[in-house]
Amino acid sequence: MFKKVLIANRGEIALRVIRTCREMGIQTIAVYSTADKDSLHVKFADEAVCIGRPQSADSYLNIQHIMAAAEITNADAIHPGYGFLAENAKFSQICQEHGIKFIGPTPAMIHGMGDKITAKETMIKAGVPVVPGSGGLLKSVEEAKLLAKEKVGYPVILKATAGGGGKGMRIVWDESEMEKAYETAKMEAAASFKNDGIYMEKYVEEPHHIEIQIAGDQYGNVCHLSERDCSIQRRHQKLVEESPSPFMTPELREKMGAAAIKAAAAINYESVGTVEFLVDKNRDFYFMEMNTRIQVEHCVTEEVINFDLIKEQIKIAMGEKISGQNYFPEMHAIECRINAEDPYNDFRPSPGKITELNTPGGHGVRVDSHVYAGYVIPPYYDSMISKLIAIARTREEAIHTMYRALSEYVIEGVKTTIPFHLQLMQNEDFINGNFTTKFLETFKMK
Ligand code: MV4
Repeated sequence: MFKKVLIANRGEIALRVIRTCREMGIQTIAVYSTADKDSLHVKFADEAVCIGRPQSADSYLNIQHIMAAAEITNADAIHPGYGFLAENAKFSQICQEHGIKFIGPTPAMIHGMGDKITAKETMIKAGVPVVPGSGGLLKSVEEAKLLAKEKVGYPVILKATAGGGGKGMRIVWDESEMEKAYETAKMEAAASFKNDGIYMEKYVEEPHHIEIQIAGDQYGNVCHLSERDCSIQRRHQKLVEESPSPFMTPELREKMGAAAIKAAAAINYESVGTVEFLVDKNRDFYFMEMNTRIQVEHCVTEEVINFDLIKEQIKIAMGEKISGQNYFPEMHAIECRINAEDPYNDFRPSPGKITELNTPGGHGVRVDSHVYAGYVIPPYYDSMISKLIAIARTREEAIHTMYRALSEYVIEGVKTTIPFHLQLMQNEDFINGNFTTKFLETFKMK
């Protein structure tokens, strides 16, 4: 049993973890940068330790500072949230070495999914479908041309093996584009990940991004908790997520759920995690990557299966067994990410002081947010200031609840994505569930 948990994060997810700890009778320790001294996570926690300057590298990414905070406060465990150190194998390792439980996967599990070629090889062995491609690293542009022409077939996509989340990818439509794409993909990979290894896949056109939430314990039990549709993305930033997916069928859920369980079992996964798939128009699906963390959008799953995922994650870390059964959506939930960005101006970040705030409420509404009237959004971190979740029995009702809640939401002083979401909730294609990852490329604000 943990007595004290340190939360190595900030913003809404720090609050989210503190809330569950409170319910479990666990004491909480917040860490904060000097830019976050007035943040709610600092006020809500039982103790708080300043860990450095605003820049993430000096605070939320600084392992030494965080370990020092954990040592002086006598923390039994560290919850990393998402982003920052959540998928840092070295951090998980250092926690282990200090006898502090990392609430998340072991270093080996993080490593096993961190290198994309290794992850794909593991999936093939486990019988999980993957997109056909080069199999391993590309050794030369000549090899890339030959493979694309003779084996994979254009269009193809080049990806960084150390990548993920869309960085350093290049789509190649025909051989004339290969040389330039090969060079830029390699350069970007080297610059972003200090690893210039790239591989090739068949390019799946207009895919749906559907991910399966899973949970595994240290006794080898793995279950799935159904899907989230995250196809509404802009430049690899998710803006809206929902469960169930409007593109899902019971048969597909059965198959993708079983594949996600195989994926997690293949690395003896322990904790909560997410297996991401691309799904094409024929409902063929392919493993993309596995996220070995709690995700921003976990709330939609919580709402449709009525289940606290953070509580489950903490219980697994304490060595408890999971039930072993799968969970299926009984409600419909949609999440809109409210970012301090200007949707009329290319979603440019809009940090600054929130001068006025009215938060929506009422039936079927959940708001996960760390902001308040008078709060100053610092420019150093991501721009998400709130997650607005609408829950109803049907998708149609959830859209209506979301529209009503968005209409109530007043945030003055900074620009937000609320106007974008209001227009999306009235978009015919969105309402009809007629969208893929391409949707926002052509969406225009009125
Ligand atoms: C792809 C793809 C099409 N074919 N792979 C983008 C992020 C990374 N996780 C994988 N990504 C993609 N990989 C093949 N073989 C299209 C994308 C992609 C995408 C995926 C999910 C959500 C949004 C996306 C937007 C553009 C491209």
